[in-house]
Amino acid sequence: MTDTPQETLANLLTETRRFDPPPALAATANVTAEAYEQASADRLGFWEQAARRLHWGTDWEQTLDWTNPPFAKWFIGGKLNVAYNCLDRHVEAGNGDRVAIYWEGEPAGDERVVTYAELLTEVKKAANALTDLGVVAGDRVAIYLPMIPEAAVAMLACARIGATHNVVFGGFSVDALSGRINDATAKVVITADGGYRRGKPSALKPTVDESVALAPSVEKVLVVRRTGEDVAWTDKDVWWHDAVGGASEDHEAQDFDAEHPLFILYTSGTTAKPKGILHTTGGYLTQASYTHHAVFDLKPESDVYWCTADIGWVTGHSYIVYGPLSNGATQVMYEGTPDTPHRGRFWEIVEKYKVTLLYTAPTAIRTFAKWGDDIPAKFDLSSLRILGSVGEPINPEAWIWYRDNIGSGKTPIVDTWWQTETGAMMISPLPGVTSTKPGSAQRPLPGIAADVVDDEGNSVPNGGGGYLVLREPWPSMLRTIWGDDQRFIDTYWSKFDAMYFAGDGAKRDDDGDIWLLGRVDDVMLVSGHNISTTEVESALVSHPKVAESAVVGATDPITGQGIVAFVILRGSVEPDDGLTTELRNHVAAKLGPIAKPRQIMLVPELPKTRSGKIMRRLLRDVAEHRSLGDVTTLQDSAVMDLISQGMDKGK
Ligand code: 6R9
Repeated sequence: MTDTPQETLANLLTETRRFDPPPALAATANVTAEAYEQASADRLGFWEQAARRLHWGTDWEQTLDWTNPPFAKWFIGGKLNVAYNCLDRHVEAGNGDRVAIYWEGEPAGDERVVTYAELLTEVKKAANALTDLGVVAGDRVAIYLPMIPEAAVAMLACARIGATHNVVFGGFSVDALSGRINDATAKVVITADGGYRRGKPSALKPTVDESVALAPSVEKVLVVRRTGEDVAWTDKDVWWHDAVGGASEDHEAQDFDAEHPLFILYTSGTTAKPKGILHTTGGYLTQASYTHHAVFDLKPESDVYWCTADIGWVTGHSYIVYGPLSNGATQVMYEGTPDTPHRGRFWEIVEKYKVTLLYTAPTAIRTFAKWGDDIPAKFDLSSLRILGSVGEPINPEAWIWYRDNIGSGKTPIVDTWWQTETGAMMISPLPGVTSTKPGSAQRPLPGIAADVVDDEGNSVPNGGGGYLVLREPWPSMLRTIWGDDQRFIDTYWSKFDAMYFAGDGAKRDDDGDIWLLGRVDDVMLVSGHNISTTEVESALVSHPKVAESAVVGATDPITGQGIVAFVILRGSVEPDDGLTTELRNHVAAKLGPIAKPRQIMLVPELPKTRSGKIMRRLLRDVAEHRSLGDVTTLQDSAVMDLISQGMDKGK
């Protein structure tokens, strides 16, 4: 990590647009402004009340134990079952016939409708099957599945029997999968023969076979038949339809301690060994459930919710599985990509299921903007009432595009900042309360103590920039890095005394609202000024010809670092000779001459991680004419060849 001083993080972009909550939404909102007051008067009391939204078999004796920081314990002595909270209690309350999942496969016409009662039965059977395979509470189970209902069933079955799941994204390779299985010493792997990707079956089982050969802890592999393609078979393999299909439908959920490990999820980081982020039971479910209820204003009887993330990421864990299901939501789950079989697939799905709440990522929004406004315009999107964003800072112009083209110019947008490590949303507008600002996540949610501090850990005044930190423990915080307490302390708790360091740069505007400015490793130092990549990218995206951009600081003999911008144009735009000059001048006009890019490269694609985040590190390698660093987390490695070729030409 670069040790760039942040106190002078320049505050360049100004944004004056404001959007008040629609009055009808504000009038019936699940959470009102009072929640902020309650939480600031009594933070622990506030979280106790949020925890009361769940069913506890045994009440807790103490809300928080913070006597051994940074190792927190929440709801000490309390016991609950996560699967019971997500399923049984809704069925017992008479809502068994409510649809839990409208599943839409990638091949058009491949669909399933799963009610809460049906999902419960499947989870009970899978829980029995896992028990029959020798899995007991505390064991780790790796899950490597496509986006099919069995992925949620597998996670909930683990939770039901107290096994700790470790979901690995279905696109990862043997190295990544075997590394994660070994780090977690998983006893069982749950996988499928394959999934569908861009219209074709894509095998998963061969990667599992190779990984299991490198992972001595694995005793059994449970295989879902999804594509029906031939697979090699070993003596550890068991078909899901045999083991789960033949299992008993009776299973009584046993309660587990609030601090029982629920899951491990690996974050890829940049180059270092992946970190196994450990989440536990009671605090995690409390915050995942409460934030989903508050930020999406979920009305389980009438809303249809859709989160487009993959279950292999934390967003899929907290906002496809645990948050929505604990709240009794009806949701869409989609297996495929946004452009299969055509670029209107997302909007076709919104129209078909009358989706009311949509949660997606800036990378997707910018791609849709690039494809053109005419595509969503062909569909009826009038059912939508709240739009969410997560994963990266959303550029103000992408935010406006989202609101205008997807939200009919009237839906609130909730820009939710959080991390794998935080487990659940931390900073976000509340849709019935907040007057929103395009590009800002704005305010810590009730019960969350987020702050922006300078190098010494002092809060910056309004108008200042620095590091995002969390000053108080929160229920869904990571408890440690699996097997490495010291790395947990070093990574998150050593930069500042008694504060969690998130690794993101941020600024506070004149109203005190928070703007996320990207990872601090990406901050540029130009002629002695710290400039955030996010602000320069947002200035570029505010030009009508630009769909997306990525900005890096490349070593410069005169200025220390020079700004190099990689730009993707909107679909219909033909570049002319003057365009790059026009864009450089546009940035200078928006942000000031200090932020004017030294060089602009027009590129067809940008390097992204598999969860859609721009990998600026690789672009920095290109801009400084170095050979590329680790590309294993890259979604599409051909992208880098295209960009490097263009860079050489533009030298
Ligand atoms: C949920 C998730 C975490 C990092 C985080 C930050 C970036 C996520 C954001 C955002 C600005 C938002 N990030 N949401 N930046 N605004 N609304 O993405 O978790 O994959 O662990 O990534 O993503 O940089 O530190 P994870």
